[in-house]
Amino acid sequence: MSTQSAQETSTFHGGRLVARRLKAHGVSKLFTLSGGHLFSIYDGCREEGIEIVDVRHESTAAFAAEGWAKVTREAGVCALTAGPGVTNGMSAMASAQANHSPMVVLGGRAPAMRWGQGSLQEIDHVPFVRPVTKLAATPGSTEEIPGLVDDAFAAACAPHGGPAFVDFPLDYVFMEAAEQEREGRPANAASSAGGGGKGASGEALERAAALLAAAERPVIMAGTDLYWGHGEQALAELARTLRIPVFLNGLARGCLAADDELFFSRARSQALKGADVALVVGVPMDFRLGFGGAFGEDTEIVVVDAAEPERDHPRAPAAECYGAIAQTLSDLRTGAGSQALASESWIADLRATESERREAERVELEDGRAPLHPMRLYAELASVLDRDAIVIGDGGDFVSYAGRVVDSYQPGCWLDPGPFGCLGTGCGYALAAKLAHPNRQVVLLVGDGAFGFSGMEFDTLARHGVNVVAVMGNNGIWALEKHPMEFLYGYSVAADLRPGTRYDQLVQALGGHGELVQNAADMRPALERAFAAGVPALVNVLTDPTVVYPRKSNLA
Ligand SMILES: Cc1ncc(C[n+]2csc(CCOP(=O)(O)OP(=O)(O)O)c2C)c(N)n1
Ligand SMILES: [Mg+2]
Repeated sequence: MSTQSAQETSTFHGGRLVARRLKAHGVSKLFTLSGGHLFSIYDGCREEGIEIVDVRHESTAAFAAEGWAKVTREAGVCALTAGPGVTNGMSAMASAQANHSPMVVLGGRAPAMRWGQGSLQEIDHVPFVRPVTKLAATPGSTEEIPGLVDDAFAAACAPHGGPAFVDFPLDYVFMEAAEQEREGRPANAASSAGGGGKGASGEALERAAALLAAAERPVIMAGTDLYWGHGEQALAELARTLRIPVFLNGLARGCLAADDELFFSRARSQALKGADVALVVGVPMDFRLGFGGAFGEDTEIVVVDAAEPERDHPRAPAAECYGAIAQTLSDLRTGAGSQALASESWIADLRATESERREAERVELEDGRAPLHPMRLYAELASVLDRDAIVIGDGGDFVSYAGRVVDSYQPGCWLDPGPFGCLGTGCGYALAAKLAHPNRQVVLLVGDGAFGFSGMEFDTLARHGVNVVAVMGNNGIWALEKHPMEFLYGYSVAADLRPGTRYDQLVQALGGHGELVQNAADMRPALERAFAAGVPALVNVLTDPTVVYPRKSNLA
């Protein structure tokens, strides 16, 4: 194959054309599980210097691609073989859609030449992938491949970000074509859904600024799109200048450090109900915000987001500001007068509640029981975590407790499945997080139930030398389902697992380090050994199945 010069166009096989576009978009890792339909893409990646990270289930490949996006704010990429490979990736695509995670899914596809005649693994992915993606398409020739890959990145990264899908007919991806010169700067998350671009303007912005300027009980409730929009600095400046308490959920956690004097979490219901003006930034008013009911009836809601919402707001906002979030927040700060609001007594009230609630947690954090209370487990964990540790939650009640007490200090340090709530995201997210940030602690908090979805991926972690530390809350049940079902029916079915299973021995067998912890006193030394193990580790902690997470509802 000739090298490209200004005059000359070069010819490459379809897989290499794919890989060349991946490289142009800054992609360094391809998450995948092998299938013959993908060989030419692998060959192209090998030629272009893109690392191929192979896993044990396509759902992990796809969750790893989403996880890569979550920890880098750039599109993650996976390649799934034709038919079952793609169907196995569906949950991750739906998760990425709900999380606005930019992700490009490359699919194998039965050959175009024999389409409809019953080739191995033949199925048209596009119609069933389309509802969970921003773009789903198949090139009609080898020549069309590069343009479609570019379209996929552009679609994935444009706000709201999400998954884009392209599948490659076997014949086209093995055949050769001339590579046309591509115009323009490749899309990546940093250039579109990311920091740049125009903020909101006009009447909506003015109205929002005026509402804020007059507020005495202001509050900021920010979520995932704040993170995608690199809005953390603008948010901190706005909050500090105007003196606004901040609450964070989803991927926005860590966008203001947990020890910032304006950061709150335990006082949330009081703050949202009592606010006169609530700035709702980059988060839909979905179940997590009581479909808008988390705010007071008289709270004026100012919505700030990267783009118009995908669903109608469940209650009418007083102002809606759509555009680059960081810019909008900074314009709101100046528009509202760049000076402190009369909010100090409000802040003090919330701080009193916050401190009281934190104090009330102390009993559980110090609980000495065996099997352990999950809160005690997290108290021990907090003592060994670095400030920039990336903590990933995959499980039920075990992760709900973590969501309450694990503090985040930097953006991108807390990864949970998000509103789609899919169990099994953990190993893929952890794989990607540790590959993207090899020098940081990556901790996977995993329920014994959740572990079953992707526990085999400890083989992947061991093979690739990805030293994640997993901490299991092993209560022998699907607690988040068992306790509510018992509450509703007085009994439960399909809610029990085997008590005390030695998942740590399974991890040992797969080439990792495994330990069983039954007492609180053994927790910290076990964690320290796990971090020092030099291989992926699982600390299998027996936790008390009778602990019932205080939950209002888990269905809506
Ligand atoms: C793919 C998938 N299947 C089922 C569920 C329903 N579900 C949510 S939490 C949960 C229990 C998780 O159990 P475990 O991981 O052991 O954590 P625990 O609640 O016991 O702490 C289940 C079954 C889900 N959210 N996702
Ligand atoms: Mg469990």
